[in-house]
Amino acid sequence: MLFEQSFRDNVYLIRKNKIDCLKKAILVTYPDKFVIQEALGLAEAGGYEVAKLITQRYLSKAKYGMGSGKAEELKSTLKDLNADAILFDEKLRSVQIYNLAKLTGVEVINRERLILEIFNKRASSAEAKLQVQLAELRYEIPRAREKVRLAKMGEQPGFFGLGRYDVDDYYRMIKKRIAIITKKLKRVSKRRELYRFQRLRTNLPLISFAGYTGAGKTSLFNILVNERKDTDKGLFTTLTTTTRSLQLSGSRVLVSDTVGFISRLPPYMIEAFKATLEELTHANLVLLVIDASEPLENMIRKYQSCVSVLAELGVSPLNVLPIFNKFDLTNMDETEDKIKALGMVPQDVVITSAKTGFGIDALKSKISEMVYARVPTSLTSA
Ligand SMILES: Nc1nc2c(ncn2[C@@H]2O[C@H](COP(=O)(O)OP(=O)(O)OP(=O)(O)O)[C@@H](O)[C@H]2O)c(=O)[nH]1
Ligand SMILES: [Mg+2]
Repeated sequence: MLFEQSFRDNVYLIRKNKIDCLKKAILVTYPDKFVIQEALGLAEAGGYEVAKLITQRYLSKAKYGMGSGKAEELKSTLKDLNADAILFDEKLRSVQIYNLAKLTGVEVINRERLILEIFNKRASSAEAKLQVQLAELRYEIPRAREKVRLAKMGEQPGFFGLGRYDVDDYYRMIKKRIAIITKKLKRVSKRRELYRFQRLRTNLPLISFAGYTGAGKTSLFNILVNERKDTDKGLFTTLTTTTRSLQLSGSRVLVSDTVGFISRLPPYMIEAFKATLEELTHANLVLLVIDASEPLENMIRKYQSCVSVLAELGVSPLNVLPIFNKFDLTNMDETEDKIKALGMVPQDVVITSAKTGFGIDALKSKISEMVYARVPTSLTSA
């Protein structure tokens, strides 16, 4: 009981620190424009002000992730800039985090931890909160033993009071909490299943939005179903699935908005959000939203991340309709070139602008055409 309370206190402290003030951080990432852009977006969404950017070709070196010389340099830069955190845009083992925190005296937040912090800030529904807690615990489990052992060698930022624990007790407590949360989430999943069953009985096909964070899923969802869900240029605005019904010419469908994807998303995070993402597995049609205004290189990388997450969720490519959104920021020639570069043909995609309303009618017709060409006739005669 004591352990659990203390664990909760630690998590609370970590959260409180992150929410209340904009922390000044140094961002360490790879020398690649796309990766830098995404890392800056994550830093901003996490509530950090990036005081300096350091790029390194290799971030998996044994002791500090980065080379020892560079780590020393980082230490003095942190002092000069009076920065209070290092954002390390790669996975790090506890021992690497510990070494870097010990050398520099500040907290080290790796990419996974940063994504978890963002999720934490954004989670508003009970389900999203549970999913985030589960992702946090799954992040913690392979590190638990090593972290406690390291903390016993001397407390460093980010290892808050863990030294008091017995290694096995801490590990067991995390396991226990995972079991409790998984059970609660199963209940939520069951409820969704029941809902799905009811939907089948009402014969309504399900259309689900998917795509990289920030592509415009919620903006399009809002237009289609007349909603006012939050949209924002920051990453991961949406964490909970919302479903509404939509009247198409002569027929009704259900439309869901879901959580966005990002590159290098660890599998355990997808696993934790499975209850939310399951909507995609069961959808009759997945609307894969792509930001048409982006440079081709970024678009390809984001598209590939989406395709691999969809594949992991077991979504058939035949059930995916690509949507090139933000057309108001580009033009037809460029968009068609990009469509071809992604290996698609213009007839098989829809071009939209959630801002101007361009292509929304075409989107509705395409949805009707695709859904009703596929759904067994027993479902179409509602
Ligand atoms: N110019 C322009 N901006 C758009 C368009 N669609 C969305 N946006 C903007 O893009 C940003 C992201 O839009 P959202 O709808 O929140 O994106 P999302 O895909 O739901 O993002 P997550 O919930 O984070 O996964 C917001 O600032 C929107 O106003 C569009 O067609 N044109
Ligand atoms: Mg959204």
